[in-house]
Amino acid sequence: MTSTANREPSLSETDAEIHGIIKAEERRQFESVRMIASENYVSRAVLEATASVLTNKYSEGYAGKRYYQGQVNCDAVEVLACSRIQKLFGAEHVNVQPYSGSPANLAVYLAFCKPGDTVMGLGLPAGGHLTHGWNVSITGKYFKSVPYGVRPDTHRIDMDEVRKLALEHRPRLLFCGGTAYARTWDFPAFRAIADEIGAILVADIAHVSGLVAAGVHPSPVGIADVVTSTTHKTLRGPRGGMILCKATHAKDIDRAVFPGLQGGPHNHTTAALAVAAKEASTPAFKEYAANIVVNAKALGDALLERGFALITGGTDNHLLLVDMTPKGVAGKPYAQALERAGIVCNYNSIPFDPRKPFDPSGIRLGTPAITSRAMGVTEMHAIAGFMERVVTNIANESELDRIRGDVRELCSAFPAPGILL
Ligand code: DSN
Repeated sequence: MTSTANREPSLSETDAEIHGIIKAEERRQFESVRMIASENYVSRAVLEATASVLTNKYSEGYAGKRYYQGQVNCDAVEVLACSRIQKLFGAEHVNVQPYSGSPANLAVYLAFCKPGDTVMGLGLPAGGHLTHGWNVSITGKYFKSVPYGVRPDTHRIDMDEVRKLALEHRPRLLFCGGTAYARTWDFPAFRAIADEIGAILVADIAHVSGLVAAGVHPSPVGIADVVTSTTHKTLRGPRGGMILCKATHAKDIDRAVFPGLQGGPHNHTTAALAVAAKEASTPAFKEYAANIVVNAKALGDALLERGFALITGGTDNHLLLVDMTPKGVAGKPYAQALERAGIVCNYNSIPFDPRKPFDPSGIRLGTPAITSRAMGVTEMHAIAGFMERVVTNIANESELDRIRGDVRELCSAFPAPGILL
């Protein structure tokens, strides 16, 4: 094959600045304990597909019905991605074109609602997502949003409140799923409420989709009318989104994604998702997903032993929400000190937080990325120890730097998928 590619200068030759930043980011990801609950490390294979020439191609439409010629390979990619995801989740219909989770959710509004319709979802301060109708999002501005919350005593979803609000406000869409909720979602209970009022039940499983695929969290597929997800969290795929739905909703969902909301799909992302779906169908992935939860529980227990306070008292999934109030420090300065020590998480509101969202009481931790490095229970105890050292030395920069050295040493023993330093 004749190609100009081997005569072309590499990224490091054409753009040393961006190349240098990417290399620095590789090092940061390798040397840090990454515990942002929505992040992960994709495999080298997923990275390769993401960086492929499929990025060069426009494919508006769906396989076999495109608005541009030259689709032989992109059709094959999308068909494969859909069939792998369909099989992995047991879904009747799959759309892999949403650019991410927020566009996937917007497509659901477009498919089923008119502006001004009522929608219900877990409120953002209680652990919900912006696009489930929160007031600063388009979904809270163009629709009438009635958020539900968690119980003040247990911080678990208040299903009595969900039912009461649903009967009173009769939403068109009822969302379940969230971004900072550490407990199992009771999809059948939401189904029963949706049935009472004739609502479309939407399960947003962005955070737990890898756990669902592996059977480690119950699946809403076959229960919810529509299931939305990102593809890059516990599922360990590329940045992207997808919608799974019952066959009866397939046309509405497909029309809402394209031409309703988006133009051409990102074919390189679709290919990488197909690769991730293949990986997620293996016994090794099932073990990985189970270990994410084992690690989250172990980290939670180790933090409790050290006097940290966990919202809901623990976790059933990949994440922990920690109330820093008993430690006498707010979430933001603690997250900043942790980062200085090489541990990366995000500060987060806790339910009924008396503090502001930009300076809240809590932090959110997740174990998907560190579990991808094959860290286990022993390392969770070590990490909890580092976290305790940070909280007791929050203003002691030299001690934070010493912890950073220890964190770096821990990380050096655990290869990071996709990163070759
Ligand atoms: N930003 C994602 C998260 O961190 O949970 C949700 O969209």
